[in-house]
Amino acid sequence: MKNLLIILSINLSLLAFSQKNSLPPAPVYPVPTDAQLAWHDMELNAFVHFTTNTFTDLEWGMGNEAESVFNPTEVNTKQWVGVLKKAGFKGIILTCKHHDGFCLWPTKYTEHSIKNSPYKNGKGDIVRELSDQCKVQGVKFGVYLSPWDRNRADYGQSSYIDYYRNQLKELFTNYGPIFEMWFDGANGGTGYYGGANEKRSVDKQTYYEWPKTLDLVRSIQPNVIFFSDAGPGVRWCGNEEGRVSKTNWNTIDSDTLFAGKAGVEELLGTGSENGTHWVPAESDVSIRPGWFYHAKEDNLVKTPEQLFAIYLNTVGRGSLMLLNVPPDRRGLFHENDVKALEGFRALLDKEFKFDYARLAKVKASSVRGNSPLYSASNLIDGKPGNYWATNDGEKSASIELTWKKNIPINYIVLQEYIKLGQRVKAFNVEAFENGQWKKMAEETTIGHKRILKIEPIKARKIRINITASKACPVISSLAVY
Ligand code: FUL
Repeated sequence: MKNLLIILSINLSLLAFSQKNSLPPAPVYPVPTDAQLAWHDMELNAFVHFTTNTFTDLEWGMGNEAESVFNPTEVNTKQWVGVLKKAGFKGIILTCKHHDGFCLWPTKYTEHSIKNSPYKNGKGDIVRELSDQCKVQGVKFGVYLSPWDRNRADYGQSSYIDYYRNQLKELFTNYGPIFEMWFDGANGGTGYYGGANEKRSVDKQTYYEWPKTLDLVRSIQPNVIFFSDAGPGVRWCGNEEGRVSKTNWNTIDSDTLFAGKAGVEELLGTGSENGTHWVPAESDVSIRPGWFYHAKEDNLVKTPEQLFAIYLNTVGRGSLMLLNVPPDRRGLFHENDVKALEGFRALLDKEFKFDYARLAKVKASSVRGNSPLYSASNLIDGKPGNYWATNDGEKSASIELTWKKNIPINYIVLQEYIKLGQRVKAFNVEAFENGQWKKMAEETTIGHKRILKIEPIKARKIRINITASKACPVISSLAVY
């Protein structure tokens, strides 16, 4: 009788175990919102920096530039969007107002705008032209509205915050849908400020009363992603060179995010393993040395190879590459920039031409509940909505790919199913070469996407060993190029 009871209780616990493991893994919090998930999938976004600086050859206009200097003769937003879309960019963020305060739309709240420029005799609206083209060509549109304004006499007072909010209302009401709002943290202090010509400093954390401003914007467009050093939608990656740390957690504590604190730039690049909020890193970088067009930089446009290296250091490390392409004085993307973008696309297509994982036999050291729902074949079926997972508590596991013959391998690409949280803390890759396993990489996080450029090799088998994870690993894709 006692034996029977033991067998019964073992069977019951086995049943509970297998029932539990036929359910999807519980999320590891924090997890991304739907808008953040859509943002992760974009991978490549563009920035467009355009204002009076384009004509004065400055990077940071003082705010005293006459509206008459803004005089592009061939603005063609169809070209901007077309070039970027062809290169693979999914969203475009426009500097509707940079630090100099000049507005690219005919806002009713200041005279310092395109309406007093010669462009289309004051009837032009570049925010309209670009947002319309984005709609036509199926690219998402985002806005940059510099909080720092070197033109406004009342910058530093509370009336400026009303002005800033009124402009956000205009943009979000009249030019939607807007997928991302960029709040630049830069504040250099000096400015024209309506003729005062002085240095003004504000307390960046309190002056703007951000929570109220974000609520206002959300009340008009609830799904917008907010970028700032501090998020809350996405965070700055801590540099403007186009790279995040190899260890890149999408999680971070919101109170550690403010730039200016010692060491915060590095922290922005790595995130924190046990961070309380999901605030992924966005990597902004310009295709030229400056953010605005300067003819003297025509020969300093990044090469396709440099852009590709940036792609590996951003998208390939689970971040998003936000590449600035500034229109020139005609209002066109310069030929050299267009050529570089075409070359970048060609390189992406060449390097990631064929995914050999699709031809492989795949097996995993364990499969959650032994269920086909979580089988290793989900890794190579090209469907992002399913995944391979292990049983609860199994925090290390291996996946093996085998081919009929040796295949050339240059890149291994892994993706976590981040909807259920970021989990993997450490993994390595081995290739079976000349009858033995050879370690090709020893890495940490995966996140949305991890692209490993390995020493080129020919192998018949590779093995991914996940050696540490916050909870059972949940991986949606494994590709081999
Ligand atoms: C910086 C700004 O000061 C630059 O001019 C540029 O807009 C860049 C994207 O952000 O903080």
